[in-house]
Amino acid sequence: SEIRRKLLEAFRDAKGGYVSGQKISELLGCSRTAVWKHIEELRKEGYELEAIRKKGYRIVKMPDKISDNEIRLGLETNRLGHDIYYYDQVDSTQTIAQELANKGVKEGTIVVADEQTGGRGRMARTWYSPKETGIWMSLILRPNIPIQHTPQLTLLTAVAIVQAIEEISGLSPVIKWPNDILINGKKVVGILTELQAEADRVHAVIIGMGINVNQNQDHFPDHIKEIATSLYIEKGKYFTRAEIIQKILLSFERLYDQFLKDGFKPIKLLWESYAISLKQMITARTLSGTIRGKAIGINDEGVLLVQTEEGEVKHIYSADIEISK
Ligand code: BTX
Repeated sequence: SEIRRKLLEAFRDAKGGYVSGQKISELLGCSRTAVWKHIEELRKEGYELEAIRKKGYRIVKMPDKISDNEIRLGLETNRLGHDIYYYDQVDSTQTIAQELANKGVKEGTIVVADEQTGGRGRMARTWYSPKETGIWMSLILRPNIPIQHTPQLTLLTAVAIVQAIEEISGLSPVIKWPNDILINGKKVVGILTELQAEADRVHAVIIGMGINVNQNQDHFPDHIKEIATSLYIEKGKYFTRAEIIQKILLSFERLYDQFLKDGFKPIKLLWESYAISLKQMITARTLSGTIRGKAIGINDEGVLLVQTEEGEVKHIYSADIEISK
């Protein structure tokens, strides 16, 4: 309703602070008693509110569900995210998405879970995916592109997520080639791109996105506390995960349509505008060995170029990157 919208806007404008009962009654044009009733309605919807005499009301926690309805309501995409598979707990959304892709589900299908017990990172690493605090999502794509172009989709995904986070939070995340998104030097997002292909035909690309949203420091186990962060930690406020998912899908769809039409070039420009670790000394650990040198950029294919001390330029398709101090 109009009243509910005004009320929520007032809280949104207060950015997590208090809004006085007086102010609310003026905004809504209703009595103080009626204000209390509207507040109670929000509570019933799952909002956690705090009321303090002389200060007013404050939203402590938004209802934060990511099941089908919440994602669908307010989704502005033309095709991505229209088929939603939601689970409260899974081993890994990637595994489920792989199975669905095999069964032939259509492009744009997403798998989301409130918790992963076996979240996967790259190279058999684990992705810590605690309950109801983050976005653990897999997106199924069926692009008609050569297999060697699929890593470009990882870079595209990073751009889509950075744009969504910027828009929603005002934070300015940066991308570390190829798949890390950092805020203040700590990892807030991980991306895992998996492929189903045969000979030179791509059947499906499954893009896993892990986004730390509402965790506080205590939610992270000791070994990743030092390297991980969340939007909540960086911004000091809780976010609604469904809204972030909607924004990611929307910016993803725009970039993806452009990519299918014009190739990687336009995405490359955007990617470079968000990236760090270029023009710096780095150590790249690949499956076939370690390369040290200066990162000089990515080429038009999205491959990282590193110039060694001997002056040789190496092409790096996949690696872990450490920036030398
Ligand atoms: P990665 O191999 O680049 O990063 C994994 C490393 O990141 C871990 O070894 C650990 O050091 C650190 N790490 C683990 N969990 C977290 C976390 N929550 N926040 C920050 N750092 C962490 C990145 O792999 C790719 C991750 C993709 C995750 C998504 S979630 C949905 C989908 N399903 C699934 O199983 N994986 C993907």
